[in-house]
Amino acid sequence: MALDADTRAQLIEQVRRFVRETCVPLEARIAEDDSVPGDVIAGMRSLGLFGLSIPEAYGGLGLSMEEEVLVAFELGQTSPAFRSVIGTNVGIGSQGVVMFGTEEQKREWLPRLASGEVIASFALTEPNAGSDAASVRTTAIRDGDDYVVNGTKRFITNANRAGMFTLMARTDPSRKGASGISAFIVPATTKGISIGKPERKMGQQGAHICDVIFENARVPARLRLGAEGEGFKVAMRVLDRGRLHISAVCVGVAERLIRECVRYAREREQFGQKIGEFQLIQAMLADSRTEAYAARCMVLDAARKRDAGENVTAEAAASKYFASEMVGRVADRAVQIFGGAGYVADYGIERFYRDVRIFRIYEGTSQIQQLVIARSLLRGDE
Ligand code: COS
Repeated sequence: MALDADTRAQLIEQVRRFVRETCVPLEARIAEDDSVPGDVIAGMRSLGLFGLSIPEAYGGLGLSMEEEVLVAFELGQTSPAFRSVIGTNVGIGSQGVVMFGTEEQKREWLPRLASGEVIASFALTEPNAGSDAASVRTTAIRDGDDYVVNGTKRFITNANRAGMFTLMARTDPSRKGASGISAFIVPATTKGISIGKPERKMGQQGAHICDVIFENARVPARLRLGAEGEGFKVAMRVLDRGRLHISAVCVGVAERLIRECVRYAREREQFGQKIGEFQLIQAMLADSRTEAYAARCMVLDAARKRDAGENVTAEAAASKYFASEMVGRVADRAVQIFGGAGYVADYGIERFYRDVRIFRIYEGTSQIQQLVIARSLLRGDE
């Protein structure tokens, strides 16, 4: 449901203030500590950020996709690790329940996800099922009123904080590929689940990814999401939406970096003048601004189409492909404009350079987005 114009403007202004006043001053510290402080998370709760995309009937803000994207443009204006705290509740962890849950499942889980009391995680990727998501080997075998789950999930965002997993597992091992997969809500307290140590990563310190190991974990059949064998479609629908959200975060980071570059270009002097007066610096600023603007327009257009009920699989893939590659180029130019200072930790630019690298990989690599776009064209979807 769309907000009225005043409420929307107010929410965006509150998020903008929270980002600038609370998050930006803590960027270096959370990278150092590899942890987002509890009072920041409490601030996110009180703004309702965990429930941005959860319908009002279940305690969320019930934003439209366009509104969520506008908020994500703001959340992107700081270290992406902050957004990652709420990211799985807003996106891939919760949306399977929003889109495919029964009334009972929604009532049981969504209010707690919306308030941030429970953190949701999305458990699709495995050691041998990354881009080839349909090759998951984790099994969920029916046994009476339960399914018994065995297998290992890898690189699962927020797994160490999770209270529930949206799990994709193979309920029919005789079927290879997408058709044998089902989706489940799995409470993290289920016996037989263990969580690996957070991985050491290139960037986004403060955001955690871990293995999740299932050993004879019994999940009640009433927690299956959608019909048996429909789990891959659940995952793909969730990712279509998630890719739009990530695209918006890429735009936000790019806009922040452009602001930093403009500030630096106005104050840094070389050869007796501000470096912003050199046309070669101006060209880099102009390229970054042009590309960030293009990505902003793409994401908003795709979000509005989704709100209008259109299938936006190809648009979401195109937005994710363009926006994540774009922010990589913008971050690279930012390091170049800052020169030696761009390479030195104290200025924070190299941290963003490392942070944005994952955007071209998670929720589908650039190559997977190309494949999704091309397949849609060749199918004649337009
Ligand atoms: N929405 C709904 N259904 C979809 C869909 C979508 N966006 N994409 C595919 N499907 C359906 C197909 O219609 C097909 O159903 P039918 O057999 O009934 O026709 C089924 O799912 C299998 O689709 P497909 O044959 O295209 O599957 P592939 O194995 O070729 O894989 C890609 C498709 C590569 C697009 C998929 O594996 C993918 O997105 N991989 C990347 C995974 C990813 O993003 N991982 C990130 C980790 S999660 S943070």
